[in-house]
Amino acid sequence: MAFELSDDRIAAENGKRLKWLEEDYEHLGRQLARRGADIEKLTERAIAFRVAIPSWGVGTGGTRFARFPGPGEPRNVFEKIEDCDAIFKLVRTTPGISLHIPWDRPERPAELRSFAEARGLFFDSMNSNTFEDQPDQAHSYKFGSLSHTDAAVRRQAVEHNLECLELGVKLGARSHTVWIGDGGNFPGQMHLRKALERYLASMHEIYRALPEGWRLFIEHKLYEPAFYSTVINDWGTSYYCVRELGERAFSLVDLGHHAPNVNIEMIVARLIQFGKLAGFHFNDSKYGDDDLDSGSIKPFQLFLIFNELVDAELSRMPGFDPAYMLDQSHNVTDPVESLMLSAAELVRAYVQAHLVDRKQLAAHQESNDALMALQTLKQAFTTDVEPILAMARHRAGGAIDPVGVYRASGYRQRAAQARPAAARLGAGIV
Ligand code: RM4
Ligand code: MN
Ligand code: MN
Repeated sequence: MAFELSDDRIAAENGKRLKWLEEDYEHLGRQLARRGADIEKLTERAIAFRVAIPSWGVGTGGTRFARFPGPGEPRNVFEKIEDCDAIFKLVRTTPGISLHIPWDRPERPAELRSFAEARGLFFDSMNSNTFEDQPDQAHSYKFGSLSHTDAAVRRQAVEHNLECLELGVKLGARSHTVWIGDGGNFPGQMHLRKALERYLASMHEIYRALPEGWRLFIEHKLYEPAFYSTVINDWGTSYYCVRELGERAFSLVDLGHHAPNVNIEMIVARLIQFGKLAGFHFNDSKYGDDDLDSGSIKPFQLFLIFNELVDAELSRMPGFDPAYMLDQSHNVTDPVESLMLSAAELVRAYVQAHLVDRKQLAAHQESNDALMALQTLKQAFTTDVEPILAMARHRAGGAIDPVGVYRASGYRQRAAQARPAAARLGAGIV
């Protein structure tokens, strides 16, 4: 690879910024010490934070109206991994990659696995796709997949998921995520109860084939592509299904899959309490499943979600082991830049949530002091923890300023030369 980002380059760039960072870090450390918080402990937590990158996220996304490809887009799964490698080198929190099958079906899984492992990367969750038709497939998913009225379509969809599990084992993955687009566009189109029964029967087959040590994640979404009724429409339905399926099935929360104003942090708290939180697909949105960059629209909501997660972590809730992944569609930005900044937004919310004075909060809750309870959260949320994030990246070998280093390296321009547009394939969520 001609356009690799070297450790030397990152170190040289950090050298230009280190003095000021140390100054800011020291100042913040003193400020936090006054509040009884140890900056070094927070930095350690920031270094340990992990979030997976979706293979489809490094390609330019699009809407149902158009897609505007950017220069140097990855043309195959190996090039996608090169981009994941660049992200990982700069931010150091993203060694996991989530693959979407068949978008990134590897012909030789062993080769792909060693390609990733040579870069310190690994395969996280597998993701099936029965929401669109592939050119060579026998039956169409136009009217559904795992919940289709026709047993032959359901069988095909189940088989596809089984193939994902087989591939995942070869790649070293440990979980499988199922999101289906099944639903109806018109009242009366589908029998609501029967559709869910058929879905569950199909999912039981997938669950039974789950490899040793794996977890099965299911993702709910209120609408789109179905515009009237969706089979797995909300967390309640998802929770019912994972309970029916068994102890290795969990409900995954994609932040974009709820109606506007839904209290997502409460959903998170409930799933934690019931021992069924799979983890997250992080993104942000203003209207629907916009798949905008994490923290770009509702950073306070993101913080409140992490507040629940950190509360569960600190109270050592049994079975609490959430898997984090970014699931975004980068339509107008360079996906590498968006993913780096989004990963940082998650670490920010995580560190801020660790800054919450939980003793004080509990006391305000006990005495019903609503105003001071909110102030306790706000004090953490309004603390600028950027020096902690930058120091964590630096200490882990990443960049103090990931986007600055990335732009200065000319990575995208060199990728554009190495990956000529003519041979480019479609990539990203359309
Ligand atoms: C869906 C859902 C899935 C993702 C697809 C591309 O809305 O979020 O997780 O795989 O989009
Ligand atoms: Mn998702
Ligand atoms: Mn989505």
